[in-house]
Parts: sequence; C-alpha cells; structure tokens
Amino acid sequence: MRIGISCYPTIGGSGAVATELGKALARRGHQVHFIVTDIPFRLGQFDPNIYIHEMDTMTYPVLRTPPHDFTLAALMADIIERYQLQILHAHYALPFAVSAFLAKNMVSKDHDVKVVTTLHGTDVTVLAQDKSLYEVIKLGIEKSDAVTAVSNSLVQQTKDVFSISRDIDTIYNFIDTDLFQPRTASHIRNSFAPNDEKLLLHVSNFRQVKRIDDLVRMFKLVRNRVEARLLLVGEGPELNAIRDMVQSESLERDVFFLGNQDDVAPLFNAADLFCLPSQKESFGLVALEAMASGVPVIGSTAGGIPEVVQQGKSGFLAPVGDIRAMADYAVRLLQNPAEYQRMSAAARSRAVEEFQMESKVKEYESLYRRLIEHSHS
Ligand code: GMT
Repeated sequence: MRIGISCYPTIGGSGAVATELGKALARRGHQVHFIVTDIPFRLGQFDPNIYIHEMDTMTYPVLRTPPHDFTLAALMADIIERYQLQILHAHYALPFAVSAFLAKNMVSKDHDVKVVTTLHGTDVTVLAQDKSLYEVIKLGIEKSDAVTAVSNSLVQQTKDVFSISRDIDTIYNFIDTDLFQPRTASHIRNSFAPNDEKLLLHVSNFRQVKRIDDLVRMFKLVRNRVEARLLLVGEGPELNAIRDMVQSESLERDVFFLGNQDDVAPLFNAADLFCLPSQKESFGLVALEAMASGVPVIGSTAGGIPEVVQQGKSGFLAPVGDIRAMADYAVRLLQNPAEYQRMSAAARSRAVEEFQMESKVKEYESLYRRLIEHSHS
C-alpha cells in the first residue's frame, strides 16, 4: 500500500506512535510518506520505503500568522497525486484530519485516497472545550473515512463531547518490547541514588494536565517515610513553576530536572516506580514504556490509564488529586520487595501480551485494506 502519515514530529507519545507505525509499515513492505513540519524524532535509520516530505511555511506581510494548515493541505494534495497515495493517516483531528479533508477535496476525483484519523486525546479532551475550535475538530472527525482512538475511554469521550454516533474503533497504542525491557542501569542509579535510595520517575511535556505539582507533593510524603529521589524528565509550560515549588518545599537535594532526553529507555531501567498523576490522559504511552521495562506505575485513574495499568496488578491507581493514596501505594510497594517483584513481572507480561507492536500494526493494516477494498467494491 502507499500510505501518507501526518503527525506532530516533536517529542511526545502521538509522534512516537505515528513514527513507529510508519517504520513498521515500511518494514512490512509498504511505501510510507511522512508529511510533516520536521523530521520525526524517532525515525532512526534510513529505510528505502520511507519518504519524508517537510512542509515549508510561507510568510506574507498581510498574513498575521503563517497559513500552516492550508500549506499542509496543499502539500498533502501534492503528495497524494504525485505518489498515488491510497491512505492518508492523520494523527490528531486538529489540524491533521482537517488539512487531510481539504487535501482530499483539492485532488481530482480519480485519486480515491482514504483518510484515517487517529485521536490521541487533547484535541478532544481539551481543545474541543473551546467554542472557537469545537466545530472544526468535529468536522475533521466526521469527514474522515475511518476514525480510531487510542483507548475505549477516548472513544466514549469523543462520542459524548461531539454527540456523534459514527464508528470509532479502539486501536491501543503499542510498544517495542525489545527496546523497552528490564535491564540494570547501574551507572544512572550510581549518579542519582548512590546510597541505594529508591528512584521515582516522571516523563512528560510539563503541561498542566500532568499535575506535576501533585507529584511533587506526593513525593514529599513518600520521602518522609522512605529514602527516595525523584527524576523529572521533559520540558514544558509548567517547568519553572515546578522548579520554584521544589525549592519552596526544600526538595532541591532530592529532585532532579533532566530536561528533554532522546533516549529514555535507560531512565526507565534505573527507576523503581513510574508516576503519572494526570488530570487527563487518553492512554499514557509513558506508563506502557515503564511497564515494558518492568517498572510498576503509580498514577491516577484519569481517562485511559486504567485500560493500560491494571489496578493492583501492574501498578496502583487513585482518583485524580488523591496524593495521599498515591503516596501510600508507593511506600507499600517500596517497602515490600515480594509484592514489588510480582508487580514488576506482571507489568512486563502485560506489556508483552497486550500491547505488542506487531499486533497493533496489523490492526491498522487491516483497517487500511478494508477501506481500500470497500472503495473498489
Ligand atoms: O500527553 C501529552 O501531552 C502528549 C500527547 C501527544 O501528543 O503525544 O499525548 C497524547 O497521546 C499519547 C499517544 O497516543 C497518549 O499516550 C497520551 O495519553 C495523550 N495525552 C493526553 O491525553 C493528555
């Protein structure tokens, strides 16, 4: 098949999933065209089946902001025609599904390209709350030939938010369980936990929805009972506020800010627990990365997290904001090696059995095939 993929290429779960999907499809012999603003961050090695089409944005004095989404639509239309794309896969309704809808309408009717949209979360759960964007996001979803979401929770929220009854299939996110697997990372542990302190880890883009302030408060409760340290990986709008908070709580000695990291797998290997106390989380790919690495998750029950982390088996979840419960769970696990080992093994097994890359890629592949065959029947 000839497949176009459009996604946010920068660090983040949706970009990682879209890029890994494109790479896996290329390995399976499909021709994959990334239509993007920058080279996707996890692209890695050259593959002759992968083409990158980077968008140039034009500027013009009368236009107060560059017309990104129209330029993207025009580039998509060009690539559809030039390479006879059969599938255009948009990762996020806004802007990608909307630009794909425009592109489909720009090309001649001889090009029967099918638009697949995968919903990753915040365009539905955050941006659609804004009246100025609601209808355009809904249009992107309604006009796609097929829509998938990364959890059942997100399917339901999308139907509720937009009052739509169209089919939306759940295709869960997936993980490369060779890349993320249990290993020792003594060099990292020696740097941050030289006296064998317990290491708690969080990785995110430091947006408000991640509730990192809750995490810092929760960590303080844990550290009062167990020798522990907290590694914070990532950057984003809340970073400075969290730095200030760490200082005002006198936690500077025990909390480390590592910034954005390219290669996060070794950090999971160094950690004892992964923490995800989010307000909203459609899936929580980072929780899955932790599980595949054999690291139990302490988190909230927001959105799709309970579909990934099984309560009491691969981690412990508590209602959003219940930092006492999260801290109690963390201490219980850190003080009980037998329960910890059971949970670590169960987390790894769940990642391997339920979220293998191969099986999810095949689900996307058969969705594409159904759409293409349907248009020929
Ligand atoms: O969590 C973020 O803020 C990043 C965002 C993204 O664009 O990568 O993550 C969303 O998509 C991921 C991949 O499907 C999901 O694992 C995350 O749960 C989801 N984030 C939210 O719903 C807040």
